[in-house]
This record gives sequence, C-alpha cells and structure tokens, in this order.
Amino acid sequence: MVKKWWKEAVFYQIYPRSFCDGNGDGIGDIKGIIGKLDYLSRLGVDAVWLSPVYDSPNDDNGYDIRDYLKIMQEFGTMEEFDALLSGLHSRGMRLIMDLVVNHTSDEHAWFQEAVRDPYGPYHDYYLFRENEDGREPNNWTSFFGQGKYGDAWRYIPENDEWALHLFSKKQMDLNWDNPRMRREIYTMVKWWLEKGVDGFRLDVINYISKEEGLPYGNESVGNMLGYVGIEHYFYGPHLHDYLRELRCMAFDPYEAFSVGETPGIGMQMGKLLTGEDRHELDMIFSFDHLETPGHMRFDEYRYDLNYLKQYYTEWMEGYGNRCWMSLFYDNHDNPRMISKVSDDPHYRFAIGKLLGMIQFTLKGTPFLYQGQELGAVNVPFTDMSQIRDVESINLYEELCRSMSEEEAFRRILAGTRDHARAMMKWQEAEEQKEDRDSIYYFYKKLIALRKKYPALIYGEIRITNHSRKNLFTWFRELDGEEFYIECNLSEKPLTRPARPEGFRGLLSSCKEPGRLMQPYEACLYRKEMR
Ligand code: TEU
Ligand code: CA
Repeated sequence: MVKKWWKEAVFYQIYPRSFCDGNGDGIGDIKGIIGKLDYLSRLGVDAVWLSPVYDSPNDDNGYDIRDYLKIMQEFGTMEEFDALLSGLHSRGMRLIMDLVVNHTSDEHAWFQEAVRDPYGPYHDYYLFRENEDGREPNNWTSFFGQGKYGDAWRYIPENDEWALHLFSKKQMDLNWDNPRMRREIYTMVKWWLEKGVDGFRLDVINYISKEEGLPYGNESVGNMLGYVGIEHYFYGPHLHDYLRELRCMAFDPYEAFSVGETPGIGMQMGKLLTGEDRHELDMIFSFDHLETPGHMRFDEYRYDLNYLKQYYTEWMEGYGNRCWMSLFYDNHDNPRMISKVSDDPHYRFAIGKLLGMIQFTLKGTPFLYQGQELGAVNVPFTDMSQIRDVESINLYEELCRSMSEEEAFRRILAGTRDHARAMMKWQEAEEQKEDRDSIYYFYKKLIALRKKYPALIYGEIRITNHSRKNLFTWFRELDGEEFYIECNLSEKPLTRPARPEGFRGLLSSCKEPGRLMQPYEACLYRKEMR
C-alpha cells in the first residue's frame, strides 16, 4: 500500500456562504473561516475542501463561475484568500479548492465573447448548435430544469442557435473537445497551484466528455431520475484522456491532489478513474450509498442502514488495493444523513456517533461536512418562501403540475439542498466542546485514534457477520496491530456478539456497553499486545 498524505488526512468541507460570517452582513465569508482555523485544527482536521469562492452571479451559489481568478465580493478579497491559505498551512493543514470546469456562468467572458462573435475562437469553447426547426437540438433534460423535452438547451436569439447547459440555464457547458479551451483551463489551474493550494475537488468531472453528435437520449430505459441523455455524457468517450491530460499538464508538476465528484459512476468505472497506476484521479466521490435503492432524494422515506453496510461491504471487498476510497455522508447537495435515518431527536446523537465510527474506521479517507461533527440535522422548513436553492425552486414548479402544493412541498422538504446550507451553529459548537458526551467530543476522539494507529488507516479490513441483519462488524489489521468494530444499525437493542478474544474496549458511543447493544450503538476495540 503506497503511503500518501491524502490517505491519512481527515478532510473537512466548508460551504463558505453558511460557515461563518466575519463581517456581520449575514453571509459567511473568508474572514469568518480564518477566525475558525483554530477550531478546525483542534478538532483534528488535516485538510479543508472549500466550496467555490470564485466570482459568480450566484445562480447556483458559486457553482456558476464568472471569473476563475477572482474572489466573490461577498466572500472577501484575494488578500484574505491568501491569508486563509497561509493560516491553514501554518497550522499544518492543507487546502483544496473546488474546480468547476464542466461549465461556466453565462456571464463568464468566454461565453459573452462566444455569443458576441459566433465566428471567433471562443464560440467553440461551448456546445452551440444551429437552430434548424425551432426545436431543441436534442431531448436532453437538465438537472435543474423542469424535466421538459430538451430543457438542457437555451436558445440564444442573437445568433439563432442553442447552447447546452446540463445544470441551470446560466451554467453553460464547456466543450472539452476544444484543445485551446482545455489549455486555458490548465493555465488557470496552475495559477492556483502556483499560489500553493494543495489540490482540487473536481465538480461533476465525469460529465466533461460528451458523445460525438450529442445523440438523442433514451426516454424510457434506466433513467429512474428522469435525466434524459445522461448515458451520452456520464462516462463519455474521452473522459480518461482528458483526465490524464489535466493531471499531466497541470496537477503532476505540483503534486496536486484530486478528488472527482462523479455521480453515477459505479465501482468498476470508479476503479478505472482512480487506479494508482492509471494517472487520472486520486479518489472519487461515489453517491450510491446516499439513498436506499428504489428511492431518490426527494422521496419521503427512512434510510435503512443495512444498505450502508451492504454498499460498504461491496466496496471494501471489491475496490482493491490499488484504489482508495472517500468516506462521506453529508455535503452541500444533500439533506443530513442523521435525518434520513431517523428524525426522532432522541436518536440524533447515537446515529451521529455511529456514522462517525463507520466513517473513521473503515478503509478510506473521511470527508466531514461542516456541522456533521455537531450532529447537524435537517431544517424544519415550513414554507417554499424559505427555500433558496435553484434546484428545489424549479422542481417545485414542475411537481405542482402533477400534485397539490402541499404534496410538492413535502417532497421538497425531504430532499432540498437547503438543509445542508443552513448557517453553522457556533453556539452549539461551544457547548459541545465542553461536554465529554457530545458528538463533537466523540468525533475528536475518533480523529485522534485514527491518527495514532496506522492500522486504522492502512490496515487490512475484514468484514464479518455478513448476513446478520442490523449488525455491522469488522476487523482492521496492520503489522500485528488489530482493531475490532461492532455497530448496531437499528433502533432495536441487539444481542451483543461474542467479543473476539484478547480485545479490549477503546471507544464506545454508549456509557457502559452491556449484554445488549443499545440502539445505534457503536464500539471500537483494540487487541491487547503481549
Ligand atoms: O453537483 C452535481 C450533481 O450531479 C448533483 O449532486 C446535483 O446536486 C444534482 O442535485 C443532481 O440531482 C455538483 C455540485 O456539487 C452542485 O452543488 C452543483 O449545483 C452542480 O454540480 C453544478 O455545478
Ligand atoms: Ca459576511
């Protein structure tokens, strides 16, 4: 197993808008983050992933970039960014930026120029198609549209043509088949690396290569989510080539780290993207564990943790020794995992601790999302007027065509990305820091243990009790050092399995582990050395 800093690190994702407001205007900003660096460092965080802070008209909260080389005014200045970077580095932490290069804002200079001069060099930076019969060039639907035929296309009246946008109508897809465009991206990436940033999280990076000719999408088969056309770009023909080029031209000279956001990529394709000898990505975010099969984010249902066990068992046993996994539940695009499992406040901390135990002792790199260390749960929104996210707003409108407003709102409430975008609760953080039973304290201990014992990072993993429902157990082993973990995945007490010989309790989510495992109880044991 090759050793790498990013395999050993605990990452912490910051969504700048809602992390910490440093100047009192109600919006989180860079100054606010700087003020919390000691908080992060005390928790044991090794690296921060910063969601976009670039100049943007905020149609999709910064994932629509107007200028890659400028800082969003609301968030601060480039001087403050530099101070953030050096503040992290001086505390021994690293910084990875969000790299959004599947698309730019329609307000980006490239797009403006592409529209102004359809015969100029920038026109081919995007995916334009001539208007032939007044109809969209194909039937693809956009993620943030209303699911209507061809709504991934925006009509550009100036030139009587259409432009592709897989996300909102202000997020225009770049044409990665254009080498000049790619070179400009690499130059921009190197500009940030030259500043000293340590790597990138690559937004929807598996969507960058679209099938030649942009063929019609299949409207019936295998498209549970109703995203028509996805089969023509979620694993496009040149994806591997473009990733290798990006790595070789921009990342490698700086030894930059990369984690790709890759929705819909399963384990087999994931291996091809992250294999250690393939020189593409270091890690990916796969999302298939975030909903129980048969459900989607906007369904009201309770998540069954037995599925999490099944998913992690498959990956732990099948991903292989030449690939390295990312471990996460929460991010800025999803409701809080604790709430998916149960909205009963009684179990909030138990579930939070259980999730932490799994995340910090399976094999892979944990990514915390701000607030997860406090056991953050969903927001009790009561009305559409409280919803800010472009995806939810558009979806609500679409749902209202086929159901009542109440029903539509209930579905938005189940899945809206706004749950994760509520302000971080700093008062609560202060309280939890003083409380030895708190989830914060538990996470802090888990992080410290993971740092202390390499077996929890590089150790072999062996999952046991495969077919026992509600029980998830495994061993980690490295150079004779051994750990055993047992988790109750349910709300029911569970007979505790016999403890393997020679193991002694190291950390438990409940005060005194007894004969019965408490609801959602999680324990870590270490083999006594003789
Ligand atoms: O998300 C990409 C993505 O496909 C989904 O997770 C997305 O949020 C959508 O809801 C699909 O159902 C990334 C970013 O994380 C997200 O915040 C951006 O809005 C999106 O790309 C576009 O840049
Ligand atoms: Ca502010």
